[in-house]
Amino acid sequence: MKALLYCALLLPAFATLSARAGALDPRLIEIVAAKDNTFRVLHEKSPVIRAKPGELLRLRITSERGSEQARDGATHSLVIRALRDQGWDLRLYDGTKDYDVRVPETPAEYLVECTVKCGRGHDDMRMKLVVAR
Ligand SMILES: [Cu+2]
Repeated sequence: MKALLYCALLLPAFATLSARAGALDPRLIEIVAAKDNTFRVLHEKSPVIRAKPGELLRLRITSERGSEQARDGATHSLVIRALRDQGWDLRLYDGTKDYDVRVPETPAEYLVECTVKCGRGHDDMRMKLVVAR
């Protein structure tokens, strides 16, 4: 009986804790800025990041050098022009790095671009951020 009582008391506490962790922990999205100058998103057929309004994301981006790179050594970038002042302005260098970004509150489709002249295909090196409830 005592054990049952503990369970009844503890379970809601755990549920509250894990719900809170879910709200605080960023959700991982794995992206490759590939050497053929395309974006790829793990588990997606086309390059798209799907997210909820206001969600915190951890973008784990692997960047591979294409045929050209910038003077500062950047091999690609991941930029949403409309959200540049909100952290969506990432200069990418060879290798893998994590970037935490906040999704805007407004449901919309945002264009993600590479702004580093990375070689053939650069002008089409794009992706979408789809924010929907
Ligand atoms: Cu590029």
